[in-house]
Amino acid sequence: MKKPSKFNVAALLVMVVIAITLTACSNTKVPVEQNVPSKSESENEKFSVNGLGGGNIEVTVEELKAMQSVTRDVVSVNSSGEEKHFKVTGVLFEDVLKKHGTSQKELKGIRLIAGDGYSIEVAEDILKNRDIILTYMTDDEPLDEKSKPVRVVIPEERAMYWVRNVVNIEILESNQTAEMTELILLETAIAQLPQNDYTYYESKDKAVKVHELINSLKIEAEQNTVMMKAADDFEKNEQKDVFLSGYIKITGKDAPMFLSPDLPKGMYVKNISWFSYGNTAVFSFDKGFEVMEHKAVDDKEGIPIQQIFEKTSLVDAASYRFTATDGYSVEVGGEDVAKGIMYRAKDGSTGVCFDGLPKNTQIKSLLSIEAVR
Ligand SMILES: Nc1nc2c(c(=O)[nH]1)N[C@H]1C(S)=C(S)[C@@H](COP(=O)(O)O)O[C@H]1N2
Ligand SMILES: [Mo]
Repeated sequence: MKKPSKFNVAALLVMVVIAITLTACSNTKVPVEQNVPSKSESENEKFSVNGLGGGNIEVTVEELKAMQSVTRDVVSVNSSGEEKHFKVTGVLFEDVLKKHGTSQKELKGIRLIAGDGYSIEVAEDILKNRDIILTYMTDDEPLDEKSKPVRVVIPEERAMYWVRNVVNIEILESNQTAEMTELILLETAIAQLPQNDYTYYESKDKAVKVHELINSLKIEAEQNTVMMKAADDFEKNEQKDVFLSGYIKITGKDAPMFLSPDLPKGMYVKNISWFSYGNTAVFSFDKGFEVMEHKAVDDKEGIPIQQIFEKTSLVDAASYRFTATDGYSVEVGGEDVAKGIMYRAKDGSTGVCFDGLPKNTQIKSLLSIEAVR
């Protein structure tokens, strides 16, 4: 090995000196004032409430502190069942609403929106039955930086509703439940789409882009909200734009799963059994087959179609049009639906067949079922 020459040692010394100087310089650049919270900073602690009687209002933490406060011992439970106990102090959202001539019980829904991109809709039944606390203190201490200006706490509801860093509360005009008039098979639809590699913890999975899926189906939604229903009946509304910006992971753990590298993990939805988009229900046969009752027709085992219709609240109709990916379609009377099952065909595609109906009602690569009126 070559010995370091005198030149090299000198060069190294020079570099070390430069490095120390640079570090020192950058240290001295930190302004001392930054450590002391200025008055304007605490005055800037505020959030807005949008859609109150058409107008938007601003609420400052100073204002909240001047109102009647509530203090509660609460238990937060996250999706893994982990419990945390603490004490919170704040103001009831109901009291803020009262000041503006309305009540929580009058509202159809609200969306809590955080500064870090997290958001969640709070449905009407929670608004009717629970206290919503706009907290500004935890265990007698001011909130930590990532929770300011307020953290919403809804005792008795899961921690996913306990939104930190609330910057906006949007009053929703309606609960936007649309009628389902069409059903699309998720697995059939994604078979025709480009699949992306998606790294989820230690596993390399496949995912499709939601907007590519929706575009390929040529479906529209007037509503600003989509609904995702998980296999355990957990239901989550998401804003259409947020939904369209994400992915559906179609392989590996907890698939089908809504997620995105750009969204907080608390917004992911695991094990989706179906989701609504406008008047269309997109149904996962695989997830349904895992959790729903089975029935056999001839040598095939599948899910009773009637059950799928009930699960997705597909409208009652005189007949239904079943269409395959190649355009082949058959209309089946509403009274015959109870004879049908949906099954995994030998070619790997999703199919339907009906007990006692002619062979032409047996369809492979089924893409959609439309209510015909
Ligand atoms: N602003 C913000 N609030 C949030 C979240 C988030 O990502 N951002 N995650 C939610 C979820 S999903 C849970 S389970 C809890 C986690 O609370 P913890 O950090 O006290 O465990 O905060 C909720 N509030
Ligand atoms: Mo969570």
